Amino acid sequence: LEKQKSPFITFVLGGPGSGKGTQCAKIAKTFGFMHISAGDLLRREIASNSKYGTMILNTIREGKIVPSEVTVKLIQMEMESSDSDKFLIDGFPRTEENRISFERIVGTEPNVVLFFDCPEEEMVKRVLNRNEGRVDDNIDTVKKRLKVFRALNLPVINYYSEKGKLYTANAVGSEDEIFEQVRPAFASCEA
Ligand code: UP5
Ligand code: MG
Repeated sequence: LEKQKSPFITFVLGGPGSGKGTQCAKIAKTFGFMHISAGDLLRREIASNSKYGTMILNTIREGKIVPSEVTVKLIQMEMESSDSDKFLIDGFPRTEENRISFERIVGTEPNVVLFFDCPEEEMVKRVLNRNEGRVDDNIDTVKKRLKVFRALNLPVINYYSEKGKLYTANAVGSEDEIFEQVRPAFASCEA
């Protein structure tokens, strides 16, 4: 059978280290969403030596944005191979071009967009403390990631704000405190 109902899609945005992945895990568990991290999909491509692996590695190392067609295809394949009809798309779209490309290829807009608003010095501290061996968790790349976030991702956040789809959470505080700010965005998804 074809999937009948159109899926519920949430985009989760915020700068590097703002807590997107941490909060997505809680949202997925509480509200039954499938968590799709765009960054994790790209890192998986690097690890599996796919034809785009080297290009993706070099792009991530520079804190730049992987071409939309590559990222959107990976997200689309995850969505299509899943039985879920509730998706949390973490760390995407990073640019207006990403956003337009997703709308064109997947053919739909998000229902909700979450934004984790975090001071830059806090983001830098968290990323440098993480210690999971990510090639982009060093001070030089973090500075580049912040610059790209400001220049390219803030316009996407503003776009959804103007559309009335944006939920902004203050990303400083305990994980539970932040989650309480996130909860109202999913009032319509209460299981
Ligand atoms: N932490 C979490 N919550 C905390 C709290 N409330 N208080 C204190 N500490 C907290 O958290 C970061 C760290 O902070 C962790 O150690 C956590 O325990 C702690 P995390 O939840 O991992 O934050 P997150 O926002 O997910 O940080 P991440 O580094 O993953 O964000 P980025 O947006 O930088 O990384 P992503 O993986 O999305 O992208 C990486 C790169 O891939 C990009 O720079 C880009 O080059 C590329 N990319 C694309 O090109 N296109 C895409 O569409 C996506 C990515
Ligand atoms: Mg993350």
